[in-house]
Amino acid sequence: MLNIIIFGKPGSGKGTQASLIKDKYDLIHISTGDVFRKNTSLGTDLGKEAKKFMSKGELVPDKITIGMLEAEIKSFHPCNGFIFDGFPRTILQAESLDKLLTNNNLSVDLVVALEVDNKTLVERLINRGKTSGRTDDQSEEKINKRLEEYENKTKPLINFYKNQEKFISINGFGDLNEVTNRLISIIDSTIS
Ligand code: B4P
Repeated sequence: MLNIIIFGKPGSGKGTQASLIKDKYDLIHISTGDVFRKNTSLGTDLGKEAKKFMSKGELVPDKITIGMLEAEIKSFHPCNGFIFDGFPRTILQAESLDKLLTNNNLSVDLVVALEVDNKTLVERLINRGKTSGRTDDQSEEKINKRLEEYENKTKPLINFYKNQEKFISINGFGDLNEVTNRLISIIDSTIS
């Protein structure tokens, strides 16, 4: 099994790249953002709760997110592995993921971060907001709040995974295919 985390700031291309490579490695793509958005559009209790935080650019509380992620993993297991996009985003989420995988004799194999400067991120998200209808993409203020959440809660994961010798960062700026090729070359060198 191969378990990969695609890591990065909001708008760095985690979802875009995970969708492009999942079939190549026959992995199940789990995007916590997509699961929250699906629940929001279905009007479930989970979706209503998540919307309160997402619409303000804040992270959804760990208890809700971890429970949801565990249910997602169980619903797809057994499989060839997972590509996690947007999870984990806090140390508690990372510890919970480690525990869950260890209990199934599995582990995170690789964490790849997509590095993109903040100016480009804001441009990408404002641009996506014109067509996505996503409330969290609608203003620079909300996008800045998401970047602040990343700095305070998500960035500490870099050292968490560096300590496990699983963290690699690549340039996430440039043509989509260029970024995909950089990602594939890192994954291939890890699994070979
Ligand atoms: P997510 O859905 O994870 O989304 P994201 O951070 O906005 O974007 P991503 O990095 O996937 O960028 P994308 O490929 O779409 O999170 C949304 C919210 O959900 C969070 O703020 C939080 O509230 C909640 N949430 C999710 N997971 C959570 C968790 N674990 N814990 C707590 N809360 C959680 O790309 C962005 C744009 O850039 C797109 O328009 C794309 O087309 C464009 N783009 C991508 N790559 C490009 C490139 N190379 N060049 C030009 N444009 C590019």
